[in-house]
Amino acid sequence: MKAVIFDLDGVITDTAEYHYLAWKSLADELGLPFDKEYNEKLKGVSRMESLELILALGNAQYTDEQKYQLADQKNELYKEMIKKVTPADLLPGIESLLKELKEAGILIALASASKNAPFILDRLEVTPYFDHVVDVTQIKNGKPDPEIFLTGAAKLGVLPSDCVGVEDAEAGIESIRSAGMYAVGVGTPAQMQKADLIVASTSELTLDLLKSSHAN
Ligand code: B16
Ligand code: MG
Repeated sequence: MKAVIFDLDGVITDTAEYHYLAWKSLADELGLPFDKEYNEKLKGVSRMESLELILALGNAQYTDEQKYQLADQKNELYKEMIKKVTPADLLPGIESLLKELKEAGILIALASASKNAPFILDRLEVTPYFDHVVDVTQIKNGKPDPEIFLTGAAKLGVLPSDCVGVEDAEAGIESIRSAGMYAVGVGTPAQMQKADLIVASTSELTLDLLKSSHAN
């Protein structure tokens, strides 16, 4: 194992609640029956694809321009919310894992679908741990396509087979697997069926666990 490539939302921190609240506010305004259960479909999915999923709850038709305006409206609200993120919002065990990886000379990258990822890493005060943050604006195909994880490995200068990818979404696990990397899933066995290794919580993620699992 030469590198670990992390997803952000649901792995490093839990911004899903803020995404939910921001989308909920938009859905309420549009009179759409959006709830927490439906929100699960949006995890790991890009902003515009998330909007399409929400608009599918109603029958109204929107022009592309209107859709961009609605997505912007959600994002402005979301950006207000994430200003409140602090290092206390790191998920359990993540900071110690990042430290362990750094000390062991293992490279670290971020492969998040979020355009707000660099700002969130700064708010969490973990940016210095990352050798590379994939610029999602340059990625043509979202997860489950392997492009974002393959780009992370290429930017780090390592082979995909020497990488471990960590994800909390099914599409993310597929992306890691089809990139030819070892896939670690955070979640339940039902959600993470295709992962090579499943942990229930980020607190279980240690250097030893990743090294020994990847070697097998
Ligand atoms: P933004 P991840 C994803 O982050 C979120 O899970 C998903 O809900 C969100 O729509 C997407 O980022 C895009 O985020 O609107 O900030 O660009 O799980 O890939 O780290
Ligand atoms: Mg995620």
